[in-house]
Amino acid sequence: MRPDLFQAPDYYNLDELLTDEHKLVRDAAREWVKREVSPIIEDYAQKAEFPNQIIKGLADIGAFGPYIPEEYGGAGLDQISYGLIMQEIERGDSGVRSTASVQSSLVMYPIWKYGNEEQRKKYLPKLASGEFMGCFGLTEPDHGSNPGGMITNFKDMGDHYLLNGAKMWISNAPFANIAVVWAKDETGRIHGLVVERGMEGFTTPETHNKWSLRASATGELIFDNVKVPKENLLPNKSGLGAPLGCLDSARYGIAWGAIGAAMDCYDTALRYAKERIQFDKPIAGTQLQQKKLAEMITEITKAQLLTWRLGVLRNEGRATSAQISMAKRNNVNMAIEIAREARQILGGMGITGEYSIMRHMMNLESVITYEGTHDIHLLITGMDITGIAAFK
Ligand code: TGC
Ligand code: FAD
Repeated sequence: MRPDLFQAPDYYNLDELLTDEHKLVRDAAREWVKREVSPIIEDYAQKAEFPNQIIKGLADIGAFGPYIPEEYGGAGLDQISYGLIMQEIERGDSGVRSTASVQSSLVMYPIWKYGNEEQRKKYLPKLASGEFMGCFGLTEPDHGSNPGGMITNFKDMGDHYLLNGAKMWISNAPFANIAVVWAKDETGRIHGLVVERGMEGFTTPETHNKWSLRASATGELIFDNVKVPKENLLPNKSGLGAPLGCLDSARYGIAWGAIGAAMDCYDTALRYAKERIQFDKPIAGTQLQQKKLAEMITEITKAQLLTWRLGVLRNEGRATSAQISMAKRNNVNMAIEIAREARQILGGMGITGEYSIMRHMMNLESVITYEGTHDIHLLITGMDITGIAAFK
């Protein structure tokens, strides 16, 4: 892969909306991605391996629990800093951002929000430092968009719970030390349980042959009469709203992350178009390629503004789930469209691993599906504005 020459587009001077702390956090993440991710990521994606050696660096830039209070090992940052870290990581690779999203919003967040003090103290500092990695089990083979239909369940056996069922498409599963698993009790109510690697009957087979998110490890979670200690149940929230609350936080991070992938594709295509000569002039001087590039920067700028405003609302505790859905849907779609156009600007070179664009494009096929598909987020907006749920 070529040297990382990334220069971040900021067409509307949005840097002026950021605090010094935001810029410091963002620039540290940007530099780290340039130094530690860009030089190796293509190779790991080609090999379909997660680069374990970057875990410590992710922890050091605050990517594990950016907004979790410092007393639990988190970085204690605001929502815009959290978003900017996700943007920079996904500029490098969506799979690396996935690992950070899952750790922060799908594992640390529920332990912080729905766990008790002993659980927070036991798990959060280790997750923040990367000593422990976590995964989040919601999706099942027969329940993806409709997680409320899940069949994974646990029975109260007096001194422990007995957990049975299976989860599928679980990011980080193959190497996670712990899993936050969503399962129904005997009354059908959904609860979160912390399942630890090594518990008898708990296995995590890896999912192979992915054409997307190849540098992220994906697997299943299988529970065959797993005895889960009672103290591993997250006591402070139950019902489908509990896992969906975690998704709000992760989807918000993805809305920022997708901008990172789009910026990288745009920046690469712009540089290439200015250098690539055909018919005795740079292809950047042709109207067709300018149309592509001009539309890209327009869409990136709109997405940046949408997401910045959402961050302000999140900081004030006013962002709704439906507003988050709109940003996740818009920005991921924006990024995938830009990746496809950017790929064309590079012609044949665009399909090679010399450039990041094809990897981003393939990664974004997962990003547009996980954390709620493109369709589901549209239906969430539809429900919000009409008051009528069209899912069922
Ligand atoms: P519905 O009846 O609408 O709601 C059930 C309860 O949940 C509450 N709720 C929410 N709470 C917090 N945040 C949200 N976003 C919420 N959305 C709904 C709701 O108020 C209700 O509460 P209560 O107290 O009245 O019971 O539920 P439904 O069954 O009709 O489903 C609604 C729907 C389709 C929107 C929801 O199921 C959904 O979002 N489906 C998509 C599933 C999904 O996103 N799965 C993601 C799995 S994790 C993942 O993909 C990780 S990828 C990680 C990575 O690598 O980055
Ligand atoms: P389905 O729900 O079967 O949907 C198939 C199609 O039908 C989609 O186009 C969908 O939009 C459409 N559809 C569904 N319902 C409706 C409706 N009511 N109206 C109109 N259209 C509809 N899950 C986790 O729990 N944890 C993870 O860490 C995790 N990581 C993932 C990593 C990867 C790489 C991938 C690909 C997925 C991951 N997922 C994870 C699962 C992901 O959240 C689901 O794939 C996603 O929610 C969609 O579920 P599904 O694949 O079963 O598709």
